[in-house]
Amino acid sequence: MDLNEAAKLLGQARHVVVFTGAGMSAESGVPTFRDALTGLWSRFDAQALATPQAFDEDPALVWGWYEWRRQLVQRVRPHQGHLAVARMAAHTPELTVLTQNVDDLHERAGSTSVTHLHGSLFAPRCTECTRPAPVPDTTGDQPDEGRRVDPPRCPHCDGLIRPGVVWFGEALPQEALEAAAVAASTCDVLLTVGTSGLVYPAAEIPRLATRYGAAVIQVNPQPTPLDPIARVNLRGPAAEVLPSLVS
Ligand code: BJW
Ligand code: ZN
Repeated sequence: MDLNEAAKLLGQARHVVVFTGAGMSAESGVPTFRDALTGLWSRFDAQALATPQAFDEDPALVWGWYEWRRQLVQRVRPHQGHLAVARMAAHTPELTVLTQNVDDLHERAGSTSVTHLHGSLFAPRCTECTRPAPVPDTTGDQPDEGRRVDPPRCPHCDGLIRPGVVWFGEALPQEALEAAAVAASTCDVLLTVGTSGLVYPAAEIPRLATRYGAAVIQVNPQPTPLDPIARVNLRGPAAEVLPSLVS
Protein backbone atom coordinates (compact mmCIF):
# COMPACT_ATOMS: atom_id res chain seq x y z
CA MET A 1 0.00 0.00 0.00
CA ASP A 2 1.17 3.51 -0.82
CA LEU A 3 0.61 4.83 2.70
CA ASN A 4 2.87 2.13 4.12
CA GLU A 5 5.58 2.82 1.57
CA ALA A 6 5.43 6.55 2.36
CA ALA A 7 5.51 5.96 6.12
CA LYS A 8 8.49 3.64 5.69
CA LEU A 9 10.43 6.15 3.57
CA LEU A 10 9.77 8.85 6.17
CA GLY A 11 10.65 6.57 9.07
CA GLN A 12 14.04 5.73 7.56
CA ALA A 13 14.96 9.26 6.47
CA ARG A 14 17.67 11.30 8.16
CA HIS A 15 16.61 14.58 6.62
CA VAL A 16 13.04 15.27 5.54
CA VAL A 17 11.87 18.39 3.70
CA VAL A 18 8.16 19.18 3.94
CA PHE A 19 7.29 21.46 1.02
CA THR A 20 3.85 23.04 1.36
CA GLY A 21 1.40 25.10 -0.66
CA ALA A 22 -2.04 26.59 -0.20
CA GLY A 23 -3.77 23.16 -0.01
CA MET A 24 -1.94 22.63 3.30
CA SER A 25 -4.05 25.39 4.87
CA ALA A 26 -7.32 24.73 3.01
CA GLU A 27 -8.87 22.60 5.73
CA SER A 28 -8.14 25.31 8.28
CA GLY A 29 -10.40 27.58 6.23
CA VAL A 30 -7.78 29.51 4.23
CA PRO A 31 -8.72 29.55 0.53
CA THR A 32 -6.24 28.23 -2.06
CA PHE A 33 -5.40 30.21 -5.22
CA ARG A 34 -6.25 27.94 -8.11
CA ASP A 35 -8.96 25.51 -6.96
CA ALA A 36 -11.78 25.93 -9.50
CA LEU A 37 -14.65 26.99 -7.24
CA THR A 38 -13.03 28.14 -4.01
CA GLY A 39 -9.65 29.48 -5.14
CA LEU A 40 -8.84 33.18 -4.72
CA TRP A 41 -7.96 33.53 -8.41
CA SER A 42 -11.46 32.35 -9.39
CA ARG A 43 -12.92 35.42 -7.64
CA PHE A 44 -10.11 37.98 -7.72
CA ASP A 45 -7.81 39.26 -10.45
CA ALA A 46 -4.22 38.32 -9.62
CA GLN A 47 -2.84 41.07 -11.86
CA ALA A 48 -4.87 43.71 -10.00
CA LEU A 49 -3.85 42.49 -6.54
CA ALA A 50 -0.64 40.47 -6.50
CA THR A 51 1.83 42.48 -8.57
CA PRO A 52 4.03 45.50 -7.74
CA GLN A 53 2.22 47.45 -10.49
CA ALA A 54 -1.12 46.82 -8.75
CA PHE A 55 0.22 48.26 -5.50
CA ASP A 56 1.66 51.30 -7.30
CA GLU A 57 -1.64 51.99 -9.02
CA ASP A 58 -4.02 51.40 -6.13
CA PRO A 59 -2.28 50.86 -2.78
CA ALA A 60 -5.52 51.04 -0.77
CA LEU A 61 -7.17 48.28 -2.83
CA VAL A 62 -4.17 45.98 -2.46
CA TRP A 63 -3.47 46.77 1.23
CA GLY A 64 -7.17 46.29 2.09
CA TRP A 65 -7.24 42.89 0.38
CA TYR A 66 -4.16 41.67 2.26
CA GLU A 67 -5.56 43.02 5.53
CA TRP A 68 -8.71 40.95 4.90
CA ARG A 69 -6.59 37.85 4.31
CA ARG A 70 -4.42 38.50 7.37
CA GLN A 71 -7.48 38.88 9.59
CA LEU A 72 -8.96 35.70 8.12
CA VAL A 73 -5.78 33.76 8.94
CA GLN A 74 -5.75 35.14 12.48
CA ARG A 75 -9.23 33.69 13.03
CA VAL A 76 -8.44 30.13 12.00
CA ARG A 77 -6.39 27.37 13.59
CA PRO A 78 -3.84 24.81 12.44
CA HIS A 79 -5.39 21.41 11.68
CA GLN A 80 -4.32 17.80 12.33
CA GLY A 81 -2.04 17.89 9.28
CA HIS A 82 -0.05 20.88 10.58
CA LEU A 83 0.21 19.14 13.95
CA ALA A 84 1.41 15.93 12.27
CA VAL A 85 4.20 17.84 10.49
CA ALA A 86 5.33 19.31 13.81
CA ARG A 87 5.21 15.83 15.40
CA MET A 88 7.19 14.35 12.51
CA ALA A 89 10.10 16.60 13.44
CA ALA A 90 10.37 14.80 16.78
CA HIS A 91 10.84 11.47 14.96
CA THR A 92 13.32 12.70 12.35
CA PRO A 93 16.98 13.71 12.88
CA GLU A 94 16.49 16.78 10.65
CA LEU A 95 13.24 18.22 9.31
CA THR A 96 12.84 21.43 7.34
CA VAL A 97 9.52 23.00 6.40
CA LEU A 98 9.67 25.00 3.17
CA THR A 99 6.37 26.76 2.66
CA GLN A 100 4.96 28.90 -0.11
CA ASN A 101 2.23 29.95 2.29
CA VAL A 102 2.05 33.44 3.73
CA ASP A 103 0.12 32.31 6.82
CA ASP A 104 1.67 31.26 10.15
CA LEU A 105 -0.15 27.96 10.67
CA HIS A 106 2.99 25.76 10.64
CA GLU A 107 4.55 27.91 13.37
CA ARG A 108 1.35 27.92 15.42
CA ALA A 109 1.25 24.11 15.17
CA GLY A 110 4.73 23.97 16.69
CA SER A 111 7.06 23.61 13.70
CA THR A 112 10.30 25.42 14.46
CA SER A 113 12.30 25.27 11.23
CA VAL A 114 10.03 27.05 8.74
CA THR A 115 11.24 28.93 5.65
CA HIS A 116 8.71 31.19 3.90
CA LEU A 117 9.48 31.31 0.18
CA HIS A 118 6.71 33.80 -0.66
CA GLY A 119 6.96 36.00 2.43
CA SER A 120 4.36 36.49 5.13
CA LEU A 121 1.16 38.37 5.86
CA PHE A 122 2.76 39.27 9.19
CA ALA A 123 5.89 41.01 7.87
CA PRO A 124 4.87 44.38 6.37
CA ARG A 125 7.75 46.60 5.36
CA CYS A 126 8.52 50.07 4.05
CA THR A 127 8.60 50.50 0.25
CA GLU A 128 11.29 53.19 0.63
CA CYS A 129 13.71 52.19 3.39
CA THR A 130 12.68 48.47 3.54
CA ARG A 131 12.55 48.52 7.36
CA PRO A 132 9.99 46.15 8.91
CA ALA A 133 6.78 47.85 10.05
CA PRO A 134 4.39 46.83 12.83
CA VAL A 135 1.39 44.64 12.00
CA PRO A 136 -1.69 46.87 12.46
CA ASP A 137 -3.83 46.10 15.51
CA THR A 138 -7.23 45.28 14.08
CA THR A 139 -8.62 43.11 16.86
CA GLY A 140 -12.36 43.63 16.94
CA ASP A 141 -12.60 44.61 13.26
CA GLN A 142 -14.77 42.46 10.98
CA PRO A 143 -12.67 41.08 8.11
CA ASP A 144 -14.06 42.59 4.88
CA GLU A 145 -12.77 41.30 1.55
CA GLY A 146 -13.66 44.34 -0.54
CA ARG A 147 -12.67 47.14 1.80
CA ARG A 148 -10.09 49.65 0.66
CA VAL A 149 -7.68 50.58 3.44
CA ASP A 150 -4.93 53.18 3.11
CA PRO A 151 -1.60 51.57 3.96
CA PRO A 152 0.20 53.03 6.98
CA ARG A 153 3.24 55.28 6.62
CA CYS A 154 6.73 54.35 7.80
CA PRO A 155 7.63 55.84 11.21
CA HIS A 156 11.23 56.36 10.00
CA CYS A 157 10.90 57.85 6.53
CA ASP A 158 7.17 58.35 5.88
CA GLY A 159 7.33 55.84 2.99
CA LEU A 160 4.31 53.70 2.14
CA ILE A 161 4.12 50.36 3.96
CA ARG A 162 3.54 47.30 1.76
CA PRO A 163 2.58 43.68 2.50
CA GLY A 164 5.62 41.46 3.08
CA VAL A 165 4.64 38.92 0.46
CA VAL A 166 6.27 38.04 -2.87
CA TRP A 167 4.24 39.24 -5.83
CA PHE A 168 4.40 38.00 -9.42
CA GLY A 169 7.52 39.32 -11.10
CA GLU A 170 9.38 39.83 -7.81
CA ALA A 171 12.43 37.90 -6.70
CA LEU A 172 12.02 35.46 -3.82
CA PRO A 173 13.92 36.40 -0.65
CA GLN A 174 17.46 35.32 -1.42
CA GLU A 175 18.16 33.75 1.97
CA ALA A 176 14.97 31.68 1.81
CA LEU A 177 15.67 30.50 -1.72
CA GLU A 178 19.23 29.54 -0.83
CA ALA A 179 18.10 27.69 2.30
CA ALA A 180 15.50 25.87 0.19
CA ALA A 181 18.07 24.85 -2.42
CA VAL A 182 20.44 23.52 0.26
CA ALA A 183 17.66 21.59 2.03
CA ALA A 184 16.27 20.12 -1.21
CA SER A 185 19.68 19.00 -2.42
CA THR A 186 20.62 17.33 0.87
CA CYS A 187 17.37 15.67 2.02
CA ASP A 188 16.52 11.96 1.64
CA VAL A 189 12.77 12.51 1.38
CA LEU A 190 10.79 15.50 0.19
CA LEU A 191 7.11 15.47 1.15
CA THR A 192 5.17 17.90 -1.04
CA VAL A 193 1.74 18.85 0.27
CA GLY A 194 -1.08 20.87 -1.28
CA THR A 195 0.72 22.69 -4.06
CA SER A 196 -0.24 22.86 -7.73
CA GLY A 197 3.47 23.00 -8.64
CA LEU A 198 2.76 25.74 -11.17
CA VAL A 199 4.56 28.73 -9.69
CA TYR A 200 8.28 29.15 -10.29
CA PRO A 201 10.94 29.14 -9.00
CA ALA A 202 9.33 27.37 -5.99
CA ALA A 203 8.10 24.54 -8.23
CA GLU A 204 11.75 23.71 -8.95
CA ILE A 205 12.33 22.63 -5.32
CA PRO A 206 10.85 19.10 -5.54
CA ARG A 207 12.52 18.62 -8.94
CA LEU A 208 15.86 19.67 -7.45
CA ALA A 209 15.40 17.12 -4.66
CA THR A 210 14.87 14.26 -7.13
CA ARG A 211 17.95 15.30 -9.11
CA TYR A 212 19.96 14.93 -5.90
CA GLY A 213 18.51 11.49 -5.24
CA ALA A 214 15.70 12.16 -2.76
CA ALA A 215 12.39 10.29 -2.87
CA VAL A 216 9.41 12.60 -3.39
CA ILE A 217 6.09 11.82 -1.68
CA GLN A 218 3.12 13.91 -2.79
CA VAL A 219 -0.07 14.59 -0.82
CA ASN A 220 -2.80 16.18 -2.95
CA PRO A 221 -6.40 15.20 -3.73
CA GLN A 222 -5.79 16.20 -7.38
CA PRO A 223 -3.14 15.25 -9.93
CA THR A 224 -0.41 17.89 -10.46
CA PRO A 225 2.58 18.34 -12.79
CA LEU A 226 4.67 16.86 -9.95
CA ASP A 227 2.99 13.43 -10.30
CA PRO A 228 5.65 12.00 -12.66
CA ILE A 229 8.54 12.79 -10.30
CA ALA A 230 6.79 11.49 -7.16
CA ARG A 231 7.81 8.01 -5.91
CA VAL A 232 4.49 7.89 -4.03
CA ASN A 233 1.30 9.84 -4.84
CA LEU A 234 -1.17 9.99 -1.95
CA ARG A 235 -4.43 11.35 -3.34
CA GLY A 236 -6.14 12.83 -0.33
CA PRO A 237 -6.49 15.91 1.83
CA ALA A 238 -3.64 17.02 4.09
CA ALA A 239 -5.59 16.88 7.36
CA GLU A 240 -6.41 13.20 6.76
CA VAL A 241 -3.31 11.85 5.06
CA LEU A 242 -0.53 13.49 7.11
CA PRO A 243 -1.63 12.14 10.52
CA SER A 244 -1.62 8.61 9.06
CA LEU A 245 2.05 9.00 8.10
CA VAL A 246 3.36 9.70 11.60
CA SER A 247 2.77 8.03 14.92
C1 BJW B 1 -5.14 20.30 -1.29
C2 BJW B 1 -6.23 20.42 -0.47
C3 BJW B 1 -6.17 19.72 0.73
C4 BJW B 1 -6.64 21.63 -2.18
N1 BJW B 1 -5.10 18.98 1.03
N2 BJW B 1 -4.09 19.57 -0.97
C5 BJW B 1 8.84 29.88 -15.55
C6 BJW B 1 7.80 29.58 -16.44
C7 BJW B 1 6.65 30.40 -16.48
C8 BJW B 1 6.51 31.50 -15.66
C9 BJW B 1 7.53 31.79 -14.78
C10 BJW B 1 8.68 31.00 -14.74
N3 BJW B 1 9.52 31.49 -13.80
C11 BJW B 1 8.91 32.56 -13.23
C12 BJW B 1 7.72 32.78 -13.80
C13 BJW B 1 6.73 33.85 -13.47
C14 BJW B 1 5.95 33.56 -12.21
C15 BJW B 1 5.26 32.23 -12.36
O1 BJW B 1 5.69 31.21 -11.86
N4 BJW B 1 4.13 32.21 -13.05
C16 BJW B 1 3.39 30.98 -13.27
C17 BJW B 1 2.05 31.09 -12.53
C18 BJW B 1 3.26 30.71 -14.72
N5 BJW B 1 6.80 33.59 -11.03
C19 BJW B 1 7.13 34.73 -10.43
O2 BJW B 1 6.75 35.81 -10.85
C20 BJW B 1 8.04 34.64 -9.20
N6 BJW B 1 9.10 35.55 -9.31
C21 BJW B 1 10.06 35.44 -10.24
O3 BJW B 1 10.12 34.52 -11.01
O4 BJW B 1 10.96 36.46 -10.19
C22 BJW B 1 12.00 36.50 -11.17
C23 BJW B 1 12.93 37.61 -10.75
C24 BJW B 1 14.24 37.32 -10.45
C25 BJW B 1 15.10 38.35 -10.06
C26 BJW B 1 14.62 39.65 -9.95
C27 BJW B 1 13.29 39.93 -10.23
C28 BJW B 1 12.44 38.90 -10.63
C29 BJW B 1 7.27 35.06 -7.95
C30 BJW B 1 6.09 34.19 -7.67
C31 BJW B 1 5.32 34.73 -6.46
C32 BJW B 1 4.02 33.98 -6.25
N7 BJW B 1 3.18 34.74 -5.43
C33 BJW B 1 1.92 34.16 -4.99
C34 BJW B 1 1.17 35.22 -4.20
C35 BJW B 1 1.85 35.44 -2.85
C36 BJW B 1 1.21 36.54 -2.10
C37 BJW B 1 -0.22 36.21 -1.75
O5 BJW B 1 -0.46 35.29 -0.96
O6 BJW B 1 -1.09 36.90 -2.28
O7 BJW B 1 2.16 33.00 -4.19
S1 BJW B 1 0.94 33.51 -6.32
C38 BJW B 1 0.29 32.14 -5.41
O8 BJW B 1 0.75 30.93 -6.05
C39 BJW B 1 0.98 32.20 -4.03
C40 BJW B 1 1.32 30.75 -3.81
O9 BJW B 1 2.34 30.64 -2.85
C41 BJW B 1 1.70 30.28 -5.19
C42 BJW B 1 1.64 28.79 -5.34
O10 BJW B 1 0.34 28.34 -5.24
P1 BJW B 1 0.03 26.97 -4.46
O11 BJW B 1 0.43 27.10 -3.05
O12 BJW B 1 0.56 25.84 -5.21
O13 BJW B 1 -1.58 26.99 -4.47
P2 BJW B 1 -2.59 26.55 -5.65
O14 BJW B 1 -3.88 27.19 -5.35
O15 BJW B 1 -2.01 26.79 -6.98
O16 BJW B 1 -2.73 24.99 -5.49
C43 BJW B 1 -3.36 24.42 -4.36
C44 BJW B 1 -3.18 22.90 -4.43
O17 BJW B 1 -3.68 22.36 -3.23
C45 BJW B 1 -3.95 22.24 -5.56
O18 BJW B 1 -3.10 21.32 -6.24
C46 BJW B 1 -5.09 21.50 -4.86
O19 BJW B 1 -5.47 20.28 -5.52
C47 BJW B 1 -4.46 21.23 -3.53
N8 BJW B 1 -5.42 21.07 -2.43
N9 BJW B 1 -7.16 21.24 -1.09
C48 BJW B 1 -4.08 18.93 0.12
N10 BJW B 1 -7.23 19.77 1.61
ZN1 ZN C 1 10.79 53.74 5.66
